[in-house]
Amino acid sequence: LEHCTLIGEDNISAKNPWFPRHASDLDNCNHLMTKYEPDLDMNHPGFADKEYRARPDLDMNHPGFADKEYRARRKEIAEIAFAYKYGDPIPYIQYTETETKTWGSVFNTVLELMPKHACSEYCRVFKMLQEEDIFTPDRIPQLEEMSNFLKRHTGFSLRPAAGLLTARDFLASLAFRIFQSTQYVRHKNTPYHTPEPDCIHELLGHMPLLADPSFAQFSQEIGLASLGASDAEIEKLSTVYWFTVEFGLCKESGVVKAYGAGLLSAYGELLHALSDKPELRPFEPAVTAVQPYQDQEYQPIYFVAESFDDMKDKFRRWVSAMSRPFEVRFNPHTGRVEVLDSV
Ligand code: TIH
Ligand code: FE2
Repeated sequence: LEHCTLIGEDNISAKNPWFPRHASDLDNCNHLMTKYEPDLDMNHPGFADKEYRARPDLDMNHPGFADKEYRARRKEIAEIAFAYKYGDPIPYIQYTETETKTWGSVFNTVLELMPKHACSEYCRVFKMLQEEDIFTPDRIPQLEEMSNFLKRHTGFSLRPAAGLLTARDFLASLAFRIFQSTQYVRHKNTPYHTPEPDCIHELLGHMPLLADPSFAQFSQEIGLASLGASDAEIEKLSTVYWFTVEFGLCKESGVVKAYGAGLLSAYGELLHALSDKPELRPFEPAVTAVQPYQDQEYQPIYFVAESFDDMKDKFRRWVSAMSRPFEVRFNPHTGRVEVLDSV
């Protein structure tokens, strides 16, 4: 880095593309992937509600079959995310009894499986969250209190997201130790596995490890690697993210444990992942990054890391071979990402 020169922010070019340089720029990085909008996706569990379907007076093809109440609730919570600006406190959500019940069911399954199947870092933070009364079965934690908890442990914080974001926008926020989190709750008919992120997944799946220093560092490094990357590289980085942060397994004294958030928030898939059904392969970034995946059903393949340190080492070596004609570094004093000319 000694021979590098800082590139300014005013002359945006192919060599110096636009990407967020400060957390406030994330106000422009909240583009949604549209495929999971329950309004648009017929396969979404909230789209058709059984109680409506059972009513003979309604036309089967009429949109009235859909769970209007759920869709209205999603819209209400999405508006909060769309209106959110950097620096705002995260708005409080008054969760309904139904939503809280869904949280409680998932929470209790995690409690039951965690001692045997979750990695030790997850268990350690989970306990702290219980001691602080942030994690209890009868109340959904607010994003604001969770954000404050993370800030105290790793400097991570949260901002509300309206749904599944594009990989580029989502990964960019990690560069600033910001996690864009959904705030709505999954449909009550599918408590133990849902194909899209919801706040139960974010809270139970992601938050414990974002409060772990080593894992927080790994998350930020994925984010930094994504800034100004090509579309093909974003695809690879989000695939690595998928098979690590979302669905990763790791070894602990020879025993395979789960650390991926999509496993820890979904009872059904956690048991599946640790059964003899799926194929387990060693985590190897160059291989993992090109493994096709889907998000509708349980994964048929998982990647196993030797340890967080080993995973970070391998990831760093792989990333350093990426083609960006510049380097980036996060300056913690200013909260800005600095871009360095490296050619
Ligand atoms: N399948 C997870 C769950 O049910 O909690 C949610 C998701 C994780 C990753 C993508 S969707
Ligand atoms: Fe997730």
